[in-house]
Amino acid sequence: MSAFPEVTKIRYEGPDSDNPLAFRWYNPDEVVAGKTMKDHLRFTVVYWHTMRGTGSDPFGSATMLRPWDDGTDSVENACNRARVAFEFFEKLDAPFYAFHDRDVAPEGKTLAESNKNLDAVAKVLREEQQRSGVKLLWGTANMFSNPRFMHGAATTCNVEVFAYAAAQVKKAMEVTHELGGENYVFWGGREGYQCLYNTDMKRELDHLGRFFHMAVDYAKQIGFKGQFLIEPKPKEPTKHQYDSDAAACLNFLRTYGLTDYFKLNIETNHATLAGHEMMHELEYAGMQGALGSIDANTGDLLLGWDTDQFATNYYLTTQIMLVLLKYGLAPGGVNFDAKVRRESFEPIDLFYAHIGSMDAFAKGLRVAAKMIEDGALSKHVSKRYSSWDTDLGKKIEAGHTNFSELEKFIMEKGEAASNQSGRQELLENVFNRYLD
Ligand code: XUL
Ligand code: CO
Repeated sequence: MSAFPEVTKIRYEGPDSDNPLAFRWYNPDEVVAGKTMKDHLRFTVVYWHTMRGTGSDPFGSATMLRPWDDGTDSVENACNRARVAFEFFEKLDAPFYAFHDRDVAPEGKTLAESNKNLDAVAKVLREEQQRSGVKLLWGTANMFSNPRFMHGAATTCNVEVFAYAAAQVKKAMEVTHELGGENYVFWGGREGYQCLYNTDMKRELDHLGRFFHMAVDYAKQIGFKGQFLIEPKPKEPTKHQYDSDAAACLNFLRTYGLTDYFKLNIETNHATLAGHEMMHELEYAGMQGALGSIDANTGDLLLGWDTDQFATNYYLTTQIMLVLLKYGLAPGGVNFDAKVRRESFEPIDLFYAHIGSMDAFAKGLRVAAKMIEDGALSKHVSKRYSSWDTDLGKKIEAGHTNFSELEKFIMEKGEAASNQSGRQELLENVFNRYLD
């Protein structure tokens, strides 16, 4: 029986379409900048918000009572929900999905029971993947909801909770591997601290380094070739999350000798909570060869927490696509770590939300590709740095000079050459022109 009987497969109808259940910009097989839109964007639906989001908030209970959900925590209900999920992915024409272990299967009374539940649901996921062709972008372990993780998982003060976390990640990696997951994500749920009075930060970070090395070793042991990703976020749930931004994550990876094994999964709303633009975080990771994947969402300027909204702003999606086109994304994807608002409680709202954001990214891709093709920004950037293409610039960049020589050079000239305008406003106008 269909969970979404009123929806047929979402198709591209072009910019003039006013059909809310059609794409206006996302045309999966159309080639843009040498690749199909489908291959550029690698759209991914998250299981946690889309299939498990209830709309509850600190002030009120669930608003999204799904007709296919029997309201129990049974494995049978979880298996049924998994089939509904694939109907959604297929009708949306999303090529990938992503999950946490505890989203897809209920947690049992013991780890053994939880693993058994996960195996039962993974069997359905495998069948559904084979039937539909939808693939797993990444798996991860939820090590933040259960109260045992109140002090963290790999950074807990309780060694047995660390052992539990290791066992849970081991299983989540096995399941991700069995399902052909192309990446495995670590978001540091409660890896951070609230108060330094009771915290040994150095010891906690050393433990996190050990934990990741064990994950790398285990991946080799089972032959898992997927990309490991860390997802930066500065705060929430803890006041200081250790993986606060791309710079902090890369510093951590370098300190613990992990740069060869990990890249970053950059999320818009996490970037803004860290006081950065998404474009900054992407560029910072990309220039260091560490841009792995993105969690596509947006925050709200007036709310200082992780609102996980669907991104519909063309400026944002174009900025993101400019950087993704520069560095590439596979085996990562554009993963909608986003949820519909509590008031948008009907199943059809899940379609509207995803269609709108897929279209916004597709439009961003088209605009960014054209801007790159025309050198709309890059020709200004090259011109701005052209003084570095002189003999002097080349010598400095190659490390073939020193302070004394540079002093001599400027002493002889008396003053540096005059500056050129940065032309920011002009470039903002150029950006607008491409969005017309
Ligand atoms: C939390 C968050 C997570 C990760 C996966 O803010 O973004 O959903 O993406 O654990
Ligand atoms: Co995320």
